[in-house]
Amino acid sequence: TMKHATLLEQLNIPEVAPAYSTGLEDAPVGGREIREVYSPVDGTLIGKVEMATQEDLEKVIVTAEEAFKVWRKVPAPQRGEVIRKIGEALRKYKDPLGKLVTLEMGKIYQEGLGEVQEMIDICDFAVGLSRQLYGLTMHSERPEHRMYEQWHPIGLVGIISAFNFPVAVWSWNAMIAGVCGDVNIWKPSEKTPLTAVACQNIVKEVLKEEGLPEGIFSYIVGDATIGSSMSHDSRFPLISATGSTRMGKKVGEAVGARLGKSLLELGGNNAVIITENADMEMAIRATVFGAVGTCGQRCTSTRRLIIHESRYEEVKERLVKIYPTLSIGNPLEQANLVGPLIDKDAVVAFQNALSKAKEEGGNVLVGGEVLEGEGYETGTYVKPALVEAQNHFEIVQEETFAPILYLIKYSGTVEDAIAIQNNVKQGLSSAIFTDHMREAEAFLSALGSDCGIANVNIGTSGAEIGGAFGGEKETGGGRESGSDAWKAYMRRQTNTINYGATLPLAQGIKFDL
Ligand code: UN1
Repeated sequence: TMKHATLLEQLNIPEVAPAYSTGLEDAPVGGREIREVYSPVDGTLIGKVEMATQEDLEKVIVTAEEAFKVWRKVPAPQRGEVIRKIGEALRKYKDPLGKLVTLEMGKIYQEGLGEVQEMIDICDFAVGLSRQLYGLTMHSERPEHRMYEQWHPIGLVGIISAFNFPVAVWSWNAMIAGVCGDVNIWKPSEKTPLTAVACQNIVKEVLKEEGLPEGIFSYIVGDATIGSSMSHDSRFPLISATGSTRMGKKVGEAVGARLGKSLLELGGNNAVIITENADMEMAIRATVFGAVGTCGQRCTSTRRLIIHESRYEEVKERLVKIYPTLSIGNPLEQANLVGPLIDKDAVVAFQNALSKAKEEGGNVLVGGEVLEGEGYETGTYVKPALVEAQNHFEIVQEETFAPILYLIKYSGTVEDAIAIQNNVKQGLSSAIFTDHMREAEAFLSALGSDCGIANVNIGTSGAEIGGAFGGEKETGGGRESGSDAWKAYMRRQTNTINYGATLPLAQGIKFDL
């Protein structure tokens, strides 16, 4: 622990972090199972956290329900003002929080900072939104009637987040839910609990200053049983979950069985199409960032590269040249572009995927090795891999959360490339590189990409917060972050008001007593 004591101190994280916090009150520490958190960067013990029990969860839920009674009465623009202050606090803590993200999750420091910036951005967005939670006004078919809709807070939102964006994805949910008047309970990934503790401490500072009650923002650190209890509990009208499709199906089933709402942001199998008319310089840069950035552990990471046969050899040659030059190592060091995988299980999954690709007839061009020696003692650093493959391979159909890029050749027209791109179970992000207007528009049309995100001359990852984020098919259908994604966090009410002295019925029905 001692190695990172200063950083933890800066973020007010105690030696053993509490199993939960309701915003002002933290869980008393002692008596629970303790989880030690080791860094994938250098294997050092970063800190410790207690694991919550079912009784803890009960306490947090009851406190949140009480808080909702207060928070929903606060006018939305005033809730926005609280979120504005959280955004200010995040600016103050950007460096240490970004560094802890790097230390706990392993993404390079630039991306750690980018992740905190994403949180700051969503706070700004939420502040503006707090004055724009618009409903529509309709014209009633009945005389002297008025009809409109309004959006009310939905209540308690459960946020289940993944290790790869340990803080940004929470903020997309919590800050939007916050201005909507909801209270939330966050269950961070067990792999990255300390960044959650850090975020809670930052929020706590603001809540204290504002004199707000506890229970508006809470976290609870637990294993899958806590997530499962949340999913089954009808006191959560909404569960927002980010992670694997396997996890999402469980959450979706449990929430669906009680007819609750779920917002699912699950696996992707994102492709970049490079057509005959691509600007090669841009296409290559975007592809490499998409495939090896965050060591291939974004849900938006580029996993498939669908290349027109006329450009195939050129693309292959360029990538084969670039990959061995990628600096892999300690993500806190500026020179490195690729950090470690989250843990050794992820390394095993990476290697298994490569063996499977070979068995199915794939050709590993470069990469796949686990790095050894000085600086790589953790066994979590790998060389990103390039594999020539076919779209129908079983392994290509799967999301492997690691830096593997499958090169797939297409012949024919852009429609052929789109067909390959869409021929997977997932539907998160997609991109095309072309300077040809017809190709670009075909890709974006109703007959084009079937993904929630479709980009032209931009890679698959690195979306801005202003748009709605999420995808179709096994990606789960949820939309988070910008645009009108806020609507998922509110309940819509249609109101019809009769200001006349008669009672006409809709559809012209006569019902005379
Ligand atoms: C994720 O990997 O779960 O678009 C989120 C991106 C980031 C968010 C990724 N802004 O790559």
